[in-house]
Amino acid sequence: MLRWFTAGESHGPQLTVIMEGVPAGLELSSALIRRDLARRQGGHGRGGRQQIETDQARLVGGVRGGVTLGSPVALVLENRDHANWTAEMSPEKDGFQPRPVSRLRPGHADLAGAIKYGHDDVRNILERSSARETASRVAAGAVARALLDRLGVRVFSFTQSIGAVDLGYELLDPLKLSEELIEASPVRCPDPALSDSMVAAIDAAGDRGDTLGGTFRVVATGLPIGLGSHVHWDRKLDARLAMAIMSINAVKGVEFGGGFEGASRPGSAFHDEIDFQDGHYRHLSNRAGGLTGGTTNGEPIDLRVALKPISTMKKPMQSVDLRTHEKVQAHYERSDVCVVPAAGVIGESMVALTLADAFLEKFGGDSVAELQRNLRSYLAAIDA
Ligand code: EPS
Repeated sequence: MLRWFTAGESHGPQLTVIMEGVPAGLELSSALIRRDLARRQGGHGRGGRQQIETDQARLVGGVRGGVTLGSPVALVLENRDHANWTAEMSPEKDGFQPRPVSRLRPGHADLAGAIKYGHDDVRNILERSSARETASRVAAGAVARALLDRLGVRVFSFTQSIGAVDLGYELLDPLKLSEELIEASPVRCPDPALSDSMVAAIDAAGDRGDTLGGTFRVVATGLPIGLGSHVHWDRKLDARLAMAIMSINAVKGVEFGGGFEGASRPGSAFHDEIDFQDGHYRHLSNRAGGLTGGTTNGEPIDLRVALKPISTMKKPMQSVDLRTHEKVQAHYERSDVCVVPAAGVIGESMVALTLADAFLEKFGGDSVAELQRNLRSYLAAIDA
């Protein structure tokens, strides 16, 4: 229902986003999108690139006078750093002066991409596989989030662990967390003492020329029962969310609710008991993470994501040269030490885009007003 594409290289002229299926009547502005873009650029452990960029989405299609028209929404984000790469990243043959990269980075897309696409310059792979692309997703996610906001849905995230420093409580109630505390932390961790330990761990890793991964949680509230479906594998919402999350650079795992820890429990200590209060169904716990049978069950969606450490390292690992096959140290230009805080914002965006699609699938509507009417009528029908 909501289709979207991104294009653009990390040091190319710009990133481009096209979104098809955004209903008419949604208020949008570049200032609104900027909020999430700025959150993605932040976080302790980010590299030099974020000092160069001030990501800003320019609305170039589908919006008139600050309101969507129902036609495809088009956004462009300038890569300020392109000014330093014009000869190397020239889209035109004229003025093109490449300095080929052939020292493969372990853990990056370099090797597999170069072999698959037949390139002998790894820059042809790393430019697109760079997490710079996620700025486009956050811009698209901000549009989806604006739509979800009109439907009473809130999506937020927080850092649960960085390296070995972990909040530690697997099933803490995310609804009790303060968003102010999360956003005030330099690592987007709601516990101030642990936040300090995470910052120290990132600094220590940086001093060693190393990098750190971690885990983050994404939570969505205000969801009706019935988004997604149990009837076919590719309509299951948990499967669609898992795909969206797994597509984020450096993600190596995703779990819903009790997830892997739940595998060691007996059924009686896992499943969420059902209750009926004030005319609504509810569950007495949320180990299912808000999804049963591939469908929202009325509880918040709660998922946790594992991010591997960044693969571009100041102290490079042993590798091979793509052209000569000689043993070499991996390529290094500059990089981040840790991107877990930023990845949480990207996770929110991917969840928001997936949920907006699921709402449009279930409730349809060419305008926001029509979508809202359809949702209200469904809620009135299912509430006792
Ligand atoms: C990123 C931009 C990149 C990297 C980082 C994320 O900029 P540059 O390559 O110019 O330093 O900082 O890329 C990666 C994590 C990666 O694996 O490629 C960004 O805007 O998020």
